[in-house]
Amino acid sequence: MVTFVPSRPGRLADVPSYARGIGGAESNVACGLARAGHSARWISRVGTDGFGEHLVREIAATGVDTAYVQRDPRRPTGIYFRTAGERAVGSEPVDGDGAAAAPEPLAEVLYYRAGSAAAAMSPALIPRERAWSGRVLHLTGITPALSADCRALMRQLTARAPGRPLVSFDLNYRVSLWRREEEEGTGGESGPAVLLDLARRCDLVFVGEDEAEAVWGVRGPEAIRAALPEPETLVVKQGGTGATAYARRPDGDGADDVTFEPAPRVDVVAAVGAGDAFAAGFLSGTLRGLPVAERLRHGHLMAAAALTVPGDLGSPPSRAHADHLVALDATRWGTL
Ligand code: KDG
Repeated sequence: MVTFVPSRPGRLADVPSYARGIGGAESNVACGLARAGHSARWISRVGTDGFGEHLVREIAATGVDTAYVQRDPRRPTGIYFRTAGERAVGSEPVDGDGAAAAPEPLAEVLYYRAGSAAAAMSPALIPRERAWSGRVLHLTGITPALSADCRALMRQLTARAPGRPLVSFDLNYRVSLWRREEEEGTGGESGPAVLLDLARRCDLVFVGEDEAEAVWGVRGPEAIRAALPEPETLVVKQGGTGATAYARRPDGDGADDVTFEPAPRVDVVAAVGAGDAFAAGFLSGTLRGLPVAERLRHGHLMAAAALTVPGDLGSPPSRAHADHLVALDATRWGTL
């Protein structure tokens, strides 16, 4: 989506002007991976309007392959407005990584994406072979909140069938999108049930402690793992505290290796995009075959870069510099 980032903090009713930026959870992850030196492809749909042109151009400029992005002449590119620097809570992006600890005003988010080109994604429009052509397919819980066609696509992409890559899923619970879908009539499908079903079909799942409580009423990493035992790896993001990974032992009896890594302290400017950056860092470590603790630290480093800028995308350290920081001892890591 094209994102409108306000010129100053405050309620949407009061902010006088906005700068056009780029956002969208999946493209944010693709941009993070490209910046970490991986080959990343973003598959989506935009309109033939200027916003779509801008979005594709900017995402391609980060090194992401946009060859499979479709342009729909009949539907607009999705856009959204949000407040800056506010705490993301409740109906707004519950991003789950590094949210500021101090009490702040609540974030406001306004989506203009009903009937957008991306909401028309479907199994017919997005062939599974394309989406399964990489080593990892990363999906989020935002797509199924867009339309029934998008939910069908998500089910097709997460089906267990030959040729399936490692499927990664970030819960990204967006209450306001689900509320709209539920009001429009989802054929009895509720956001929490759809998201649980999808998460169970994936290999690697990211979930914020706060969003697990909001969506399923489950509290704490252990209880979240108990509710979601299927994915081989489950990463529970615990805000500014850190993140815990549960990785099933390959030769074991279903038992997990549990790894917690604290997040380094940062001065948060805006939490939006930090969860995506965290996923990109963890996926980068996964693609490189790094130990789980290092994957978590790469996630925290990327998240820190996103947390310290007003827009969705930060400027993460180069891979060499990130590797150096990830290798620091616990004391130095805590005070980066
Ligand atoms: O994670 C950041 C995203 O929330 C933001 O870019 C917008 O994709 C978005 C969404 O639907 O909330």
